[in-house]
Amino acid sequence: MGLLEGKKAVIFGVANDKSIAWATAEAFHREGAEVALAYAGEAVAKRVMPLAESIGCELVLPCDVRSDEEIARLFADVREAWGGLDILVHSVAFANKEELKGSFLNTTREGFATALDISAYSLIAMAREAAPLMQGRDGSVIAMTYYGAQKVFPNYNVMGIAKAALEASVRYLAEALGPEGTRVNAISAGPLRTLASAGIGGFGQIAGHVAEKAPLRRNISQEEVGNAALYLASPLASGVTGEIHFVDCGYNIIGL
Ligand code: NAD
Ligand code: 0WE
Repeated sequence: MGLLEGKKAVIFGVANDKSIAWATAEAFHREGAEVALAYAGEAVAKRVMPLAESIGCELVLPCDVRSDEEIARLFADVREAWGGLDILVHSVAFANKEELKGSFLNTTREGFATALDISAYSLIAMAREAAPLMQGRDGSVIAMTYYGAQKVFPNYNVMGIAKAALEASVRYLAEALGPEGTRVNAISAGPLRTLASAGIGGFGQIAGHVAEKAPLRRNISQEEVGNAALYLASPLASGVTGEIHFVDCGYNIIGL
């Protein structure tokens, strides 16, 4: 029997087959979960539909996480289809491209608001709508973060601040939802080639540095993040909440 047999999961953030969210969906499906996918924008829709079909996913719903109304509608649809929810995965981030290069001092008020809104506040909005559906079901909420929340990385800039807010939100949400039996954790993934990192200048250099310095002397794979999410979603992690769990080949433990 699968680790997630009979569980229902909503996953935000599949853009294509390289997305961390997709590796998570595949791991959950493999272990018996029923998966719903929330995607952003019609351009993404045509890439997500065939992926959804390949794991027998019937709920594929549009949701721009900047909108409270769209988030509320999504969870209303989930309630109608399933009546409850066990697992929520947040794998969404966005900052304007201009904010991810040059000096952090040039961060604009608008760029800050956008990055924090889409990449951090959205977790709180999702958790609020999902909470009544997850109540009393040993639920698990999982967000995706990066080490740039805790240390300075060139060009990560305002995304680092957004991820710091996301990580703190994980702790506050863990406390707020704990009494209902819902756990909240984040995975801090090492650098991965996805749509979100494709446009990043110097990404190859970052990945090369990690492969040289990390204890395991290599980079992680999407599948490794999917499997860590599977553990956090499953009863194996029943005593784990409020954690930032690194899946980075050990890179973060190195001082010099
Ligand atoms: P990705 O581009 O596949 O996923 C990012 C997703 O965010 C996309 O599906 C995109 O549609 C979605 N998104 C952006 N704006 C949105 C909005 N307004 N409403 C709804 N969805 C929106 O890239 P990924 O690398 O799989 O990123 C997933 C998560 O993993 C992000 O939180 C990212 O910060 C995090 N992460 C990525 C890496 C990496 O190196 N790729 C490392 C650590 C953490
Ligand atoms: O969280 C991320 C990236 C998130 C992201 C990516 C983009 C690219 C396209 C957010 N917004 C946008 N906006 C766009 O227009 N990562 C962890 C991957 C990443 O991004 C970096 C990195 C790494 C690693 C940016 C600078 C330096 C390193």
